[in-house]
Amino acid sequence: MKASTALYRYVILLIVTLSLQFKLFSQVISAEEYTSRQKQLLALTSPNNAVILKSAGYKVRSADVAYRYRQESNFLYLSGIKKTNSILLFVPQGFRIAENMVNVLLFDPEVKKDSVANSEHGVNGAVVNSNRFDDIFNSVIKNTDTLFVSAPDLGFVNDWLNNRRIFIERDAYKTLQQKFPGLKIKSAAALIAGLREIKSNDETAVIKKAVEITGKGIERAMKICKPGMREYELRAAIEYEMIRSGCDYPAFPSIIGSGENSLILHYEDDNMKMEKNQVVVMDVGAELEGYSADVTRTIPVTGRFTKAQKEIYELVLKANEEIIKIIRPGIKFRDLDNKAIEIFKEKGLDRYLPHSVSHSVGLDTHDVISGQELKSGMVITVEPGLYFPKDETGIEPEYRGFGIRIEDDVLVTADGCEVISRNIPKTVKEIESIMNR
Ligand SMILES: [Mn+2]
Repeated sequence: MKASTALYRYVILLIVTLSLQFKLFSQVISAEEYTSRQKQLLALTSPNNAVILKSAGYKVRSADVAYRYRQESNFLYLSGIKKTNSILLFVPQGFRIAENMVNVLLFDPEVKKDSVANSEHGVNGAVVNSNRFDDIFNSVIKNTDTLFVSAPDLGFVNDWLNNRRIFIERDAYKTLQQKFPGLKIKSAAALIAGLREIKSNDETAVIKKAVEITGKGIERAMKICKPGMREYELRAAIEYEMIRSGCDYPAFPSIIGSGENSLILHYEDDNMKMEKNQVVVMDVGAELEGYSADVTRTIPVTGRFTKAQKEIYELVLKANEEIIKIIRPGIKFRDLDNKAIEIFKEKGLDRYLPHSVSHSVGLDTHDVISGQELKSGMVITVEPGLYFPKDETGIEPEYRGFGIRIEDDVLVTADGCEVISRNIPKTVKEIESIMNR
């Protein structure tokens, strides 16, 4: 082992040790993979660029109570560190720390002593105390023409008194621009999206695990579901499996919509009593090590679909299966929507599909993409659905007042795809069988 390699391993070990101590580090994605991601990002930049990423802060739930911590996805992608108050700075032209030129700096408020190391993968990194940030950043910025910024807090806050919105990212850019006139400020998100959209083997393995856990929850819900129960009892069954499997939280608020609530795409009240002859849409996803699953199953409350529900279910299932058949690199998201529309149009029902049928999944449930074409290594959803409002007069009464959605998570491969959620009961027969066992 070369001395530089030993040093590099020391720094990685230091980060891992520090992080494990605080339970902050992803234990699933390898240290080598983080270095490789950093290297890929550096390869996308020019010598006069710099990239800065700030870790997410705690989000206030109410008064002095915060939500459970969630790292910002780009920061997590490039470091694996689940810790607030940290900054990552990429300096393609290099920055000298003691005798070493480094390209990646992690500013951590808790680290006592600078650590520098050269990686065998060609990325030289350093961990330094956050109190050195101003000095180092001001020095780096002198030789920088374009700064790529990843702000952890997107969106806006409403300034009610002045009747205006403050866009957080735009405001952060403005502040930087005022401080460093002449510096070009760009979003780092687009640069990183091109990397994040293709999942590595490690990432695919984590997503598969998240999907498996989600499946366990869905099966538990299928087994306990009966008329008279509240929707939240199914949520409890599903989230029970997530938490006991080591997930920090669901990747998004679980959607458990029975009866007419099955028509509400992002329904989250889940307090209705479920009645016989209703269906219940369960759109749920575990988050494991930051990676999301996103699976939907629609089940009959009694364990048996009515004739009309079954007919619609089979049609949505057909769309789901036909979409899966055409997935391969080069196909566009739009083609997947068109396939669903084509299937539903045969029955004159295409107007009851109000949403697109696919999105990318990864560190975000609606994950980043860099274009409209599917590529090998992407993980996407396939989620056709049909929704018939209660007062819809264009269809027979027995079809009114319910919605059916079936959603799988699918890995795009070189010559087709792999349905990651294939083991979660999906056909009418499988669902009715598990519910009546
Ligand atoms: Mn989805």
